[in-house]
Amino acid sequence: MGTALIYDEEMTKYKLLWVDPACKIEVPERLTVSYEALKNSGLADRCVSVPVREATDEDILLVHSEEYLEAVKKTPYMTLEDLKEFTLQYGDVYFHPNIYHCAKLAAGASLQLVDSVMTGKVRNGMALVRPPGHHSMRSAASGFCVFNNVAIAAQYAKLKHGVKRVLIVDWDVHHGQGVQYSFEDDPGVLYFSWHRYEHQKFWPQLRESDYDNVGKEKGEGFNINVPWNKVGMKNSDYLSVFCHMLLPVAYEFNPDLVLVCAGFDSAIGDPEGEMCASPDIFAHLTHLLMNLAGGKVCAVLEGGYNLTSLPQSVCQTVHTLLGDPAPRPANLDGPCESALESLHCSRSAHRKYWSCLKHAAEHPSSDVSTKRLKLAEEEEKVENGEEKEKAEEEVWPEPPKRVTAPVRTALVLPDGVSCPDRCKLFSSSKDPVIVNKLRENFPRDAADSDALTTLSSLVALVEKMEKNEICNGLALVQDVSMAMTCVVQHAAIALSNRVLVVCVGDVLVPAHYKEDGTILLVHFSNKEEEQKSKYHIPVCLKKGCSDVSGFMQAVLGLLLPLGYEYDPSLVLLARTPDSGLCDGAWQQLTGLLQGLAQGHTLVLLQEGERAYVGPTASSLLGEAAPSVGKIKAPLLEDVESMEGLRTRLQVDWKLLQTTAPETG
Ligand code: Q9C
Ligand code: ZN
Repeated sequence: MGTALIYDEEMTKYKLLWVDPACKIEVPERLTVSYEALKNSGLADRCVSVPVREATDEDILLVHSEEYLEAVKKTPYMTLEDLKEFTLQYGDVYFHPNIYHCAKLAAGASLQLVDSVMTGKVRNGMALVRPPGHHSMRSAASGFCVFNNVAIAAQYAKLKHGVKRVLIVDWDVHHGQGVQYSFEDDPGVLYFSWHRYEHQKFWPQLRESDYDNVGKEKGEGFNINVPWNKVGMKNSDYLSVFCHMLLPVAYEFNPDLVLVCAGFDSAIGDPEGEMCASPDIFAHLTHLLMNLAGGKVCAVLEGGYNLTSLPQSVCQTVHTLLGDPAPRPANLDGPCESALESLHCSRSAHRKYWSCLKHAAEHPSSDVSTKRLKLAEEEEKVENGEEKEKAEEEVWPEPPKRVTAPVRTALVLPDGVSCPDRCKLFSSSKDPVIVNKLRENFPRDAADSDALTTLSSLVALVEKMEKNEICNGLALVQDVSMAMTCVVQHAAIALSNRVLVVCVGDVLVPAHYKEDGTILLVHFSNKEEEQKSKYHIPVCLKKGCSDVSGFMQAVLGLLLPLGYEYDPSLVLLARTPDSGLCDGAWQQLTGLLQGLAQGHTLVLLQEGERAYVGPTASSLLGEAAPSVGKIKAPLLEDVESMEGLRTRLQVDWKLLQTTAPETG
């Protein structure tokens, strides 16, 4: 199952015809440079090219009023003077004789994308469109947007494909107020947006873009705003909000379809956003959404005005949609204080709607007077502020080429266990150097020739992963604990790299294991265990991993942020038969962890767990994990113990923070 790419040159055929500083950044080249970059990198050829179509009146009326549609319909026949005047009734937008045609194509492209994904023609996809959509409202154009492409697509998916729950993730740097207004009272559409806000001083300067706008009536709790009150937000700030706000709620919501308002003005260099996230962060944002809704992710271009950063970000997104492992994220030094403040406020505002946030700290100072004070403080700073350099002049390294390993998934299996499709059976001729080393380290087990063969294969496999000849692997072994010890020793000591070890169930933690940071061990079980250091983290769940909601909460709120901050070069994932973890949650775990270490994951399963080979291999191949279904509230005890663990660890692991220092 492939990735759709929808693009038509026709959408480059309108532009600003007069002088307007607010609109001069919205240029046709935005689309041409993005598409060229996809072609030059070979990504476009790997996608399924789907033609655009014009949205019909009926489609457009799903979101917009008849009066507005009729008014826009007249614009192709207007004179320049008429167009200017027509434009004046709206904010930060321009009209052109061909924009109505393009707006129909932009909305139609989004619908073609939804059709392709919902009918199973492709797994996911991206539509490169102009004009963008998320600012346009029922009866108004706004912020370069004419028709609300994504809002129309969401309504269409519900109506034409019977989709019950749609998640809209708006990672554009502006607030998509048009999307918010469209679904404010609709519990079937969960809208998430982060946006430059600066205490309401940044366009569109709406009170209702703040964190306390949570939706209304039946839709209460289904609108999530994370306002950025400072510029310069970085990768850590974005990942932190994904791990601690969006993802837990998204998994609880359990969408049937994910739409992304994919604006790239939230990346470094953008003159509008003035943020500092690197283009490769979009690989991770995309990856983290790809195990929701069975992988049905439709990304539709919104903003993005730096003609260097925009195509880089678009390529990162499409690369990931195609299933290529994400690059290791750089500079994850923890979220800034202002981001934590925003996160804290949003989590607090949503506590009463989502059981995953029930334990979130209340925000003590979210009343109006405090906000006024902050507003005044900011104003002062602006007045005293010296001239800062332009965002467009910012320089950053080009994201490194994403080289795909020739083998995606290699399997080490005992005789008689068949190898799943698209995987490669791995058998190493016993390397005498490896064998000797194993004999030294494991004299007892080395007596067993089968065990020795398996262990030497594992070591050889890890070496091939290090060289990127193999992306990931899976082994059925006699003794998970032993195999784990062996691989850890080899990988961490011989190759002196960081290894993230994730254990599910009762695995014996190697006694002689060093606490020097070469290994980070996260162990999920139902046994109370002492936390020995910042590198040895037992996560105890009352009912073990059989409680899916508790387990997913721990994965999203503890394991992912730890993993991202640790930035391993290898992930070792081990599971024992007694773990109690269901298929779905296991596949989610396996899928999500591939965002780390460039996808270099080695999974160890006990020999008896043959039934798990297929599902595990499918996750390692990059197929979307099935949804874990409607998850209920986790056990209060577990929530409390996890929160205790998170609080203790946040001193050492900054990505675990969920509150700003002075208020938390
Ligand atoms: N400094 C989208 O990104 N304000 N629209 C421009 C110029 C309007 C952005 C002010 C920004 C609209 C889709
Ligand atoms: Zn934008």
